[in-house]
Amino acid sequence: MKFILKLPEILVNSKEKCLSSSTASPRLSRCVDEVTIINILTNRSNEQRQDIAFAYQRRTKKVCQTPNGSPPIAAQNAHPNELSAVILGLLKTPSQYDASELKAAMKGLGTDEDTLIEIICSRTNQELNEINRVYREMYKTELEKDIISDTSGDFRKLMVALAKGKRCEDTSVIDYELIDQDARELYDAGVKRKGTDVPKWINIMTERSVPHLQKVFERYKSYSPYDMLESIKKEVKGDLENAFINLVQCIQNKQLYFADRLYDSMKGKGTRDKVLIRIMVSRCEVDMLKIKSEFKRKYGKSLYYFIQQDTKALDKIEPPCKPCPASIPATPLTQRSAWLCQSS
Ligand SMILES: [Ca+2]
Repeated sequence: MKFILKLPEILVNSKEKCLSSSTASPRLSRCVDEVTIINILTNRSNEQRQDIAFAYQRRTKKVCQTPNGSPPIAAQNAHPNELSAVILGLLKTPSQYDASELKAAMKGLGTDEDTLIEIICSRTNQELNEINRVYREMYKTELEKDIISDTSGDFRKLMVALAKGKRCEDTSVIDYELIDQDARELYDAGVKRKGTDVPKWINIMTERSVPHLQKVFERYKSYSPYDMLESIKKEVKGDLENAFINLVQCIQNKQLYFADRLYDSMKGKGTRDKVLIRIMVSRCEVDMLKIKSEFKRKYGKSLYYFIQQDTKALDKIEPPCKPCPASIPATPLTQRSAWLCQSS
């Protein structure tokens, strides 16, 4: 880094030192910051990133992140497009990030059901309780209220039940009788009868513990000619179908679920950046190592390889960071995503 010593001091090592570069010309500091910011943010824990954001704010009197979680204009301007989303995401606590993703999924006309489903189906009780608290704090309204006004029917019932975060967590006893009973009731309420008793499905799938349900879905096969996922596809449609499928996949193997979502976000032409970014940011400190190994096991190549291949196209269309007087190379998005992938 010696060659950029003329550039603003970039201090990274303690709480008080942060990624400030306030004295440089905006053009110059932008080029440097991009590399530095990513290096810093992807090599610190979320807690450390909160300290950095706080210290940055104190030094520069700038707000890294506005109180209501919306992207600050300064940060948006400095880091266009995808990079901006990654940086802003990394500067939030996990629950702030989830709350803001949920808010964005529901605000305005229409709803981004996929985002709603992914977050609500995959978070633990503890995470959901924290999301509810932070959501209230940030948006002065209840998450449940927003879900109710943005969804309808059985899909709404399922989302509201899950968002309460009331799933049983006592996994000390394996209750074989209850496993058998739940498996039979899931079958009776769906494949066995005409129509579907959706409330029964919702009760069992939102209240029982995850290890219990894993055994229920195994047991289910001894009653039904179709497994649970096939049964869902036969019984329900639309958002409700999608939500139940995501939920069952999360219960069966959450890391495989995220590996599949990542794969889907990259397969074919184009990248569904929002999904890619959200999963990388929100899981990077939770279970990214396991997600990576599930990914490799199922798809043969590493997640790192896929992201590099897939974000190549973006590098071509991304506006280059120039003119840069110090001729410091702008970092391609490929490399940035790869950093994020490696940093976990
Ligand atoms: Ca049926």
